[in-house]
Amino acid sequence: MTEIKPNAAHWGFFDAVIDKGRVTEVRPFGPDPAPPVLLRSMADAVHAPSRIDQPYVRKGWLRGERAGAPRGGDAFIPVSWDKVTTLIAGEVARIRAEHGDEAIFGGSYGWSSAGRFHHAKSQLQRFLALGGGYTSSVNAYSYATAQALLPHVLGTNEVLLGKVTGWDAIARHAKIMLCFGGLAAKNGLVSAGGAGAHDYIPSMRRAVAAGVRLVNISPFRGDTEEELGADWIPIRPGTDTALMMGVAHELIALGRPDEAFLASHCVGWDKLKPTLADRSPAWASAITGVPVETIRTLARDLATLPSMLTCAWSIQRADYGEQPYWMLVALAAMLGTIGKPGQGVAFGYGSINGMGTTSRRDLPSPSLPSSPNRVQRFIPVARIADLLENPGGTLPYNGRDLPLPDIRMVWWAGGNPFHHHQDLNRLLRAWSRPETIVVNEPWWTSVARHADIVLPATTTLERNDIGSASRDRYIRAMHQCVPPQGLARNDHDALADIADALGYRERFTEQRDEMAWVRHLYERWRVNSGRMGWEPPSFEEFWAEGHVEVPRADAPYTQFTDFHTDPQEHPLDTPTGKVELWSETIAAFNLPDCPPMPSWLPPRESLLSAAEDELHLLSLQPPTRLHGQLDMGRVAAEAKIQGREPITISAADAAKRGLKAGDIVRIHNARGACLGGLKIREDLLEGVALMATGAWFDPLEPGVPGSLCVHGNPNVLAPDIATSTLTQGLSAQSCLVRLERWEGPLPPVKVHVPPPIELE
Ligand SMILES: Nc1nc2c(c(=O)[nH]1)N[C@H]1C(S)=C(S)[C@@H](COP(=O)(O)OP(=O)(O)OC[C@H]3O[C@@H](n4cnc5c(=O)[nH]c(N)nc54)[C@H](O)[C@@H]3O)O[C@H]1N2
Ligand SMILES: Nc1nc2c(c(=O)[nH]1)N[C@H]1C(S)=C(S)[C@@H](COP(=O)(O)OP(=O)(O)OC[C@H]3O[C@@H](n4cnc5c(=O)[nH]c(N)nc54)[C@H](O)[C@@H]3O)O[C@H]1N2
Ligand SMILES: [Mo]
Repeated sequence: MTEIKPNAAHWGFFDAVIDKGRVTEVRPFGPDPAPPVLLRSMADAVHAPSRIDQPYVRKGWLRGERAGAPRGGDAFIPVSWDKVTTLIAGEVARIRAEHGDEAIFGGSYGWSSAGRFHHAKSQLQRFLALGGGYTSSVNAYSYATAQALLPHVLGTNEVLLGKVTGWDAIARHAKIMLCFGGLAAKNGLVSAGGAGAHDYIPSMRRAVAAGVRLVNISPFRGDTEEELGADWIPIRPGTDTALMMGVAHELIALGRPDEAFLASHCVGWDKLKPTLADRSPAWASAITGVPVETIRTLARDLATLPSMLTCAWSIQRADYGEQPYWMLVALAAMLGTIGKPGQGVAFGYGSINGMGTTSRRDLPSPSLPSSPNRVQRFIPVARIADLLENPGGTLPYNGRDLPLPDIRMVWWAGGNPFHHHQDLNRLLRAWSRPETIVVNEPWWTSVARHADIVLPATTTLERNDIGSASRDRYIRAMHQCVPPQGLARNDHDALADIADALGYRERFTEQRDEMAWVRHLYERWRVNSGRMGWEPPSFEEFWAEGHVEVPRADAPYTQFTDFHTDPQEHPLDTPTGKVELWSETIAAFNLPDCPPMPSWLPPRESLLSAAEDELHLLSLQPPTRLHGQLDMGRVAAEAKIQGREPITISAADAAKRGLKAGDIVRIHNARGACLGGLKIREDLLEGVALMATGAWFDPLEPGVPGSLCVHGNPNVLAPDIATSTLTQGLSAQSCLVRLERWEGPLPPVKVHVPPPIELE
């Protein structure tokens, strides 16, 4: 007899069909206007051969090969839950006693899974905080650079990760929308926490139907859906700031800058304006490859039409990624549009489902209460290799020198640094330094393979939870669908037993079991929502119904309207209360790589400095999965070429190298090499290569830095260099490579089955 139960993932709400204890199929959530294709991979994932069936310990670690030992090459030894609990509790206690709480790195960056209670990273951090604390990380890989910069410029990160001006307001008031990096359809498949409504594409379509002209400024035409009929302006990667400056120069020539707004709402125009004098369209054209006339036309359009400006998050994941963001704010300031209905500037409309798409009333989301961390040490998220390589050193960040503690233990739950970090060969070397590395994972992903102690975690389908994405209008009851696979356990339960061994179980569990927690989170949310004027139904009704719908907001939303109307009464949270086109704060930091106003700084790697045979590699968000998640599913598998991750180049570049679609190629630079399967497009700028992230790192010789990744993980190629010493973000997109046909026998992809396992 089949059963159907509600559940959720970052790629959407769904109903699981269960037959004889297995999920056979998942069906999209009824109210979802555009259910994502990724749901097709869900059943594959839960029962995949790459599930971790029980706890394991690295053989070398058991033998005492710890600090300094290479990781990733050893066999794993199966151990019992009792043994692994004792081992970990012993290590935590020893390291805290011998080296202090800061010797444990628990930053554990990663998306984990949907479901607010069983969110692995939150569980781990709560566990570590209650046990004495841990060294942590700040900001997200997604937009680390912007997160550190924008508070200096606009006094807020709301334009990036908060409630941005809605598509409905844009549709009503704007006539043109400049999209740096486009509005890639694939990015709307996901929202953190799971979403009941994929409004991403429908919102754009409605804006276009209402008369908004979209301009896709990107090396790739496919960065806007064909149906949107966007204009395409191909641009060399990493040169957007130069284009913005060329447009600004032309706006000045047209006498368009809104001098009144610049005087009343901004500081620094007097300093920025003179620097734009030699940023002519001809200057910008030589850098960007965009024709002079196109730049002039863009400026004329902006001078006359109500406009919204946006930039994909990817553009700040590049060398000096501060600059395009700051310059885009400057452009909107010059136009005086910040805070005008449906106009202005915001970041990421094309980066994720939910940006400006929902008209959810201002209400909280259910979440796990965190515990204060007593250790004050942290790194900006993408500086993990620096941290491990440089114990006792310092790292400049946002005007401070951060002390780097001596990390003896690393613990990751719900994230995959061997997916998300750049220059994996450097990471692999740095990763050998700690004494002990613990990873909680449902699958044998690359981070689990590079751990000393592996705890098998359940997936969302094996537990009860609440699904909620902050911008979505639905809250999901996630019902357990199947029993835990193998000996997998919920992260919470595994941590509760370790807390028990360390003497703080009750503080960690607060004497609640899973359902008591789920109910507790719901009740907390119900009370908080009630305080804000809307009373959700009782827990029983919610659980039986499978979801709750949160009311819509009544009016289209525009950011900064109060500030626009009265900047004295409603100042920004910057030192001057205004938009800072020049920052005294940043000037005082005196940084060589981040001047105090928007500036053109040529990227360290780009087509501007490339050799004849080099290509600019953009490592994009995958259309077939979420990062490394679902790589084992059918949607990702169907898109691969002989099991390798596709890499797309232009027809001209393929012809130059005598390559054809379907060829297996070796892509390489001084940092590393991987294989890929070739795809060819006419609508991609010559000199550019596109390869998605997320194919699980599969080195030919596991544990040996520099080994060829046979599967196609672009992070063996991407540089691990900070965007600047102000923000210390990642600069993955500034990456040059060469490629040629792979002529040898094709090494098998081995990463989707467990690593070698030996009995003790
Ligand atoms: N070159 C390059 N690199 C990039 C980017 C890029 O553009 N280019 N983009 C960056 C960005 S924006 C991001 S956000 C990061 C993403 O990097 P991550 O968030 O680290 O990637 P995920 O694959 O989502 O990792 C989540 C992990 O949690 C595991 N997991 C899922 N459910 C559970 C659970 O219940 N319990 C436990 N314990 N584990 C669970 C999954 O199996 C998966 O391995 O990558 C970054 N890396
Ligand atoms: N399907 C799917 N969707 C996702 C994710 C996923 O893993 N899978 N991950 C989610 C996450 S965590 C995040 S942070 C967001 C990230 O969202 P983004 O950062 O916006 O996504 P990307 O695909 O990296 O980049 C968007 C587009 O920018 C263009 N681009 C890259 N470099 C340049 C440049 O220098 N100049 C210009 N003009 N264009 C450029 C590329 O052609 C690319 O298609 O995506 C989210 N959405
Ligand atoms: Mo991200």
